[in-house]
Amino acid sequence: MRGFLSYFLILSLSISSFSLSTGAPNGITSSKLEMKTLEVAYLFEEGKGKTAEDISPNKRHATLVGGVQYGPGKFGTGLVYDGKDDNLIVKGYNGIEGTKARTILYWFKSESTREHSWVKWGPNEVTKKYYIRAHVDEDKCYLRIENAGGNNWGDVDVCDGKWHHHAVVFHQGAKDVQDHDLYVDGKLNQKFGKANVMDTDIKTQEVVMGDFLAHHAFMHGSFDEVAIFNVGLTTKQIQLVVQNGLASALNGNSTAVESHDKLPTHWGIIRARY
Ligand SMILES: [Ca+2]
Repeated sequence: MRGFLSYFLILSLSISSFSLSTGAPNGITSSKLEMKTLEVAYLFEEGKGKTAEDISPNKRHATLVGGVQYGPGKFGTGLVYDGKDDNLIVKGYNGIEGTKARTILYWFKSESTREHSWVKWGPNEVTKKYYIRAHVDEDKCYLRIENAGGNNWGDVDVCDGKWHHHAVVFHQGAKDVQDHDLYVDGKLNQKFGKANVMDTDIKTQEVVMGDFLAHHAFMHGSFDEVAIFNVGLTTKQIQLVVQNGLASALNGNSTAVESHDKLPTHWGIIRARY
């Protein structure tokens, strides 16, 4: 508890310094992330137990399975995957359908180079599945989204044993898997792969984070601050998440501009959660 409060206090201070250092409050305000656009989000600050709290209004709490452990995260605690059977299941939630807009983002620190399974849903059928996983090239790996028949991967190695922020963005009006924008550490990647129309199916397979499902490998490494949005986030919004952390970008960013370092605003967030 005490550790968690300190975490938010530190975030509050970092927001203030960020808004002061940019000197562009209008730009920051327009980058605010709306809670209502959040499908699920996990900060993994529980540090124990088998349930990860969803901080979105939907309260889709996730279940830790296979013995996945809490451990050091990018912010506070995160999940540490052994690469054998560890998984997180969002029971009863099957993800985003069809060609609807979406953003999936999280932090990951690799323990090996493999076809890590990060976030997946949908059946293993052409255009129907939605798999975010690692594209391996010798000792490197890249962020990749695929929908059975098409794919799209980037050009920044995320299997180097360091924390990297991943963001997969599909904007409203987009039609093809190649229309996704992939970001690593807030920077847009080059795009590789094969075109294929999007038609994500949400009838059968719930969202999992770690399990390979039909193909590839279990995630092996550390995972933190994962979220699924029902909108395509902007570059600036993704960069805010990278710089300030997800909780701050969701809750504190606009208040940092409007009220600068008024701590009561941020303590209000804490009270809402406990
Ligand atoms: Ca965390």
